[in-house]
Amino acid sequence: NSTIFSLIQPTGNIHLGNYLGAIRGWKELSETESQGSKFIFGIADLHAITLPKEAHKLKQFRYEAIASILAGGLNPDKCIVFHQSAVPEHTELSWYLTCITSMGSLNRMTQWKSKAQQTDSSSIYEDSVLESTKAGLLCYPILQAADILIYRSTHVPVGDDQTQHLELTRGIANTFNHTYNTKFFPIPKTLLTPSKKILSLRNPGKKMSKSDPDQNSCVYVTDEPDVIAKKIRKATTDSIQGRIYYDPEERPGVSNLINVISGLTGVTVEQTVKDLEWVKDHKQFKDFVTELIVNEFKDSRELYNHLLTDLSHLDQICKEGGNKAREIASANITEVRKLIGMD
Ligand code: AQP
Repeated sequence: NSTIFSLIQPTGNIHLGNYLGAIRGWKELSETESQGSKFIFGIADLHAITLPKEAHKLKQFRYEAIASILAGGLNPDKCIVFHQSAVPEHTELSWYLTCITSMGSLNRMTQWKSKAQQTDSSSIYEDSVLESTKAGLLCYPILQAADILIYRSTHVPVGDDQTQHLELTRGIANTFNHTYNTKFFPIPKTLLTPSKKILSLRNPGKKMSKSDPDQNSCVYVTDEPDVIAKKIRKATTDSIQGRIYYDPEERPGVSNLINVISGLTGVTVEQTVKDLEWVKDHKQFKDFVTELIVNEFKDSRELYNHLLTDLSHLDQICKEGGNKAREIASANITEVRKLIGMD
């Protein structure tokens, strides 16, 4: 039987990239998959502190992230919804995996380097960067592997920015199985969301990211229609007149908005471009994108605001989800302890 698992970090407001790259796919999977599959989706709060956060901000983000995934349509009756920190087996397994993972494989990961740059402006190519980088930032791909493996997950739906970390997870699972002469951990498959990576509206050279300080770089699921319209109007495109066409190299901003349309409608990029033949200028194009996003987020924005008026209800959902997750995780960690002689 399949176990489908994914987490999202409570590092700020959930944006269109997170929605298309994660939440919407989670919802669709949990509604369509065959009987007997387990769905475990949650909030990666332990990952959120790899970059410093004030305590009150983290607390707020943890609630907002839960409200966002529920408002995005996840049904806690169909899947386990929980906070990672409620299941201490994640960190125990993470330590066992840390002891079999090489520094070289961590050093090859690219994401921690760009995150390290957010706190330290020295070049990532200088040896000195390791002097100041916090160990958590370097090691979080191991915790991510533990998150996935503690449930013996078989499938992990993510956006394509996570491909490298999933590859590392498979390597770690293989190393564990080989080291302890077992087949205990299934080798999890990446379920790439059909939508392409969504880029920053202000700088299509980088991805749309929760922790980007420029609020205009993201459309948040909580944005009011007039705010969405303003952000899309201001989105960086180009001065090429006439027909809209897809060319991520030459027209990264326009191509990013085409990816947004394709992600929201589920229509291929090629067909989306054909369907846009009626568009005469950038204004018409941007108005069309705005309308699609506004419609997509209309109900979820209302539900999100409503959910945040009753925090004890959110606590209750997370508590129930955490208990269910812990039941699976504690049975699996018992087996792991036996395998490594820690029982
Ligand atoms: N721009 C994106 N386009 C498509 N998918 C994306 N995801 C994130 N950004 C995009 C997908 O969202 C899921 C959860 O991501 P995460 O919160 O665990 O971490 P992240 O990828 O680091 O997301 P952010 O928004 O960039 O957060 P910060 O700024 O905190 O680093 C993943 O499945 C990811 O693929």
